[in-house]
Formats: sequence, structure tokens, C-alpha cells
Amino acid sequence: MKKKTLITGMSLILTVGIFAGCTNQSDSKSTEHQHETKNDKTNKENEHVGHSEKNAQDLNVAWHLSSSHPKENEKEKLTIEIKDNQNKPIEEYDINHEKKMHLIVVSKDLSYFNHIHPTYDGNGKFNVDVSFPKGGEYKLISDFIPKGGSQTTKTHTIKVEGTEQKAEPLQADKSLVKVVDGKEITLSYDGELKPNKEVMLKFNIKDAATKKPITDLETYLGATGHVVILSEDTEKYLHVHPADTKNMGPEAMFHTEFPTSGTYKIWGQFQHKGKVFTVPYVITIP
Ligand SMILES: [Cu+2]
Repeated sequence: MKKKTLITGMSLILTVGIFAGCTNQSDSKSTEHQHETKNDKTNKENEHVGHSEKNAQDLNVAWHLSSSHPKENEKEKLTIEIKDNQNKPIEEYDINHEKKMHLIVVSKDLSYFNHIHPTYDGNGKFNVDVSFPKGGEYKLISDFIPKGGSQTTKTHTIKVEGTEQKAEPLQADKSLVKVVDGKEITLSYDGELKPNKEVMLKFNIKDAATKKPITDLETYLGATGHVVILSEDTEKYLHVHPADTKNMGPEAMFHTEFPTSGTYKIWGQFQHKGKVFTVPYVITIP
């Protein structure tokens, strides 16, 4: 079954960034104006996109929030400032899936997810407005490619004041059929769910009311869709794009590999009729 799908599966070229196990290094626990000055772990596996494998660049990333005590539901301006190890701003970035930077904002319990694109304002500075729906800890994950370098992931943790909700432990979904924004999305996979084993995730998208397959998805970030995967402890981050931009549904396929056993949350993002919808799943890799 896997073979067949691979043959008919066209040229699935993709970018998989695996970010594992370096959170202590690049994560700052306190809330505001915390500067990160640690070395960076750089994602590899960009060979299909044509980036040569370079040595991981030493980067200094500083995260500034407009408020020193961010509160729930308040708009904050977030600035992410990227410098080299000589403290000189990194001026140029490659465009990756239509953007210079991708930023994922999640609550620590993974119940909240937001995928946004900070604006590059020059001088190594990216800016974006953020807000947080509840009190508690949030993790920010930025993803970018310094010009001529490789895909880089930097993370930061902030504490937001406000009503904290008890974090529910992540539980694997009993059903992989979800309804979001009038669409019924079924997640299935080809291959074995095993650590370090390639697996193809397949999202099948129907109209929830008519059950008709949706075949007119729109390109989102230069592809049929976009998938972000985080491990339960938020330490492992996978960002997966399909390269097949011609297939506009009803099925979208993404190759990936889960680095370890454990529970993961997956967010598939697709665009239809001008609107992006996000469908979450929780699965366990035995
Ligand atoms: Cu993005």
C-alpha cells in the first residue's frame, strides 16, 4: 500500500525540519526582554530545496515584548532581533514558503496554536502583534533561513498573566475524523507509526454537510497545505510542507518522521475560499 501511494504520490519534495532536544539551550524561561545569546541548533534536511549544508551559524536572538508583564487578551508587539556572533544584525533572509520568518505560538499544554508571519523591518528585526487567550506559559518557535545559511529554529518561552486553566494531559484522539469550519477532515497514514521511520500523513477533506470531496483547495504558503507537529513536551518541532502544488484536494499528503516515541499534536492548515482552516490531531507513536 505504501509503495502504491508513493508511485502515485507524485514528487513529494518537502522540507522537514526536526528540532529536538535543545530547548534548555535556546529557551528563556522568564517573561520579558529576555535576550537569548546561546548558540543555535540548525535544522538540516533541506537538500531538496537546494541549500548547501553549511556549518550552523552562531546566532544571537533577542525576544522583546512591548509589555514587561504580558496579560491575557492584550495585544503585544513582539520583536525578534537576530544578530551574528559578532553582534552584527543579520540583514538578509531567504524566502521559505513565501515568508522570511514563520512563527508558531503555542500554549504549553498545546491547546492554543497560532501560526503567524512577522514582518521583516530590516536591521535584523522582525515585528508582529501577538496576543494570548489565557494566562500561563507559551512557547514561541521561530523558523527562518539567514541568506546562504540553513533553516534555523529558535524558541522562547513566556509567561502570561491571567486566569490559568488546568492543563489537560494530551490524549491521543480516538477518531481521526474532525469537523472544522464546515469541512470534514480525515487523517490517515501510510507506513508504520514508529520513531525515525518515514510515514506519509494523508488528510482527506470533504464538505461536512454534503460529504462531497473538496477539490478546490487554494495554495497556502506556496503549497497544498502546511503541517506543524509538536511533541507533548513541546521540545520536538516538525514543520512539514508538501511540494505538490497541483493537487488541490481532496487529499493532501505529507511525508514526515517522528523522532521518538510519545504523544504528538499535529496541526494541518489548508486554505479554501480565501480562508485558512486549522485542523488539530493528537496521535501517539508507540
Ligand atoms: Cu509560516
